[in-house]
Amino acid sequence: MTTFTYSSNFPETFVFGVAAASAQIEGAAFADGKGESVWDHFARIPGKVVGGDNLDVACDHYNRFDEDFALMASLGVKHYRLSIAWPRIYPKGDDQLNQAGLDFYHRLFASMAKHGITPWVTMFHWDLPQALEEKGGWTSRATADAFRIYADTIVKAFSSVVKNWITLNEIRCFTVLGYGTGTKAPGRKESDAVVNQTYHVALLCHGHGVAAVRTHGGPGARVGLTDNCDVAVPVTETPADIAAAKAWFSDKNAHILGAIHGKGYSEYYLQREGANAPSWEAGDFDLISQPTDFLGLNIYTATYIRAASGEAFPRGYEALKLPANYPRADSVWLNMIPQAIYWAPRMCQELYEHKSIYITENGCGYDVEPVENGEVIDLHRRDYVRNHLREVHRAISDGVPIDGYFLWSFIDNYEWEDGYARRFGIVHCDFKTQVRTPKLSARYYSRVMQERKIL
Ligand code: GBH
Repeated sequence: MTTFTYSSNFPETFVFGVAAASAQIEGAAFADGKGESVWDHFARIPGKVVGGDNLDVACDHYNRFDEDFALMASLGVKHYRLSIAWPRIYPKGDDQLNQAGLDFYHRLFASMAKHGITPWVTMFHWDLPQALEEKGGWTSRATADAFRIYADTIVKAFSSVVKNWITLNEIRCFTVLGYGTGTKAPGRKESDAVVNQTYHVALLCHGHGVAAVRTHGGPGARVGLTDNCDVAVPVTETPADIAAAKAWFSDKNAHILGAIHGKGYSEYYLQREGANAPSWEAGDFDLISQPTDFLGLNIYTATYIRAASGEAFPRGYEALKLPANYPRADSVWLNMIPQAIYWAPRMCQELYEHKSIYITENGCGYDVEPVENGEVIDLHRRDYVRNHLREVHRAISDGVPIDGYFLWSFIDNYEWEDGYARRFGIVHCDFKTQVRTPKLSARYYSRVMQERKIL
């Protein structure tokens, strides 16, 4: 008899979890004093979101969180990454506190505790109070001042129950896609100079978030940023392609990862942006580059890079365009490149000397996932998760300090401009009846979390 001996155990302390975000699942968009967010506003502009879908009800998690945590617990989920909705706490983004908003999250954290689930809390996952947008939003330093008040308040309020804090989710999404291409809220199409300034204001918020945790977090509190860095994968794992990929990674991520780990913007970045480079004030980088406890990375896909020379490639690398028939999920940007989750953490370790990295999101979305005989057979998602976990395991074996993995997402939810049609959950949500059905991928991941190895 042959014994199955493939050994892929994860370290004892490795964190397996699932992730979601306030705006995408809570619904109750105007309940109990919540203010309008930029997404509540944007979703009502005709033509902006597929199907004209809005966030008013979503998964109705606001009213169903206790059942949802019971379901998580039944699947063996012990860590859940969620976000707090800023406009529930400060409906107008000023200093007028909405106590009902804090009360909601107190109830939610109590329910999580009851079900044995540890919270990992993102302070900001894109639901900016619309009132702040109307005063300039991410172009204005006043937004960072408002964020400081908000961050101080939530860290103080929840310091006894929340020990893992993430300042912001994916700076480049709510800045460049919200203010450059305009595909995400608030849908503005501004110049590169304006977009670069929005990065800087977001970095100030990150700094205020770190400071809030240092001041009010209490014993054992930890904090980091979640970034969606541009990921480079060497076409061939040779020293030349690896070096080229690393150079591309460093160039592409200079304005965010470079900035939080340095004492200012790099020469390269400032030169590249020239007159469009952001402006800053004395002391900004003391705030922005405070040491953090971990780095969060949302990894979905990558760009293939190879070494190249000659006039067309002054930086020594070439980024390859993918062929039209390259395998991908239903989101056009979500190309299947599992090595992404190996190389991004490894490059962060090598370039910025990170000692602790969490994959704060990884997952894939599809439009057609029918419930048939009480099941959703999403073998495509099982494969995606397994292929990525194998690369996480390879990274850990090579000494890359990846300490956890959060699957995006626990449940199908509001996929921003793609509305409810694009499903990322391991649990199916019927948006008409609010019935939840764990997919095959949920059963699979449940077993992986339980046995703590790749199955
Ligand atoms: C994450 O972003 C988000 O954090 C999460 O809320 C979301 O639901 C999830 O992933 C799935 O999308 O405009 O063609 O250039 C994912 C990372 C990177 C996806 C930027 C969209 C832009 C594509 N995002 N990307 S494009």
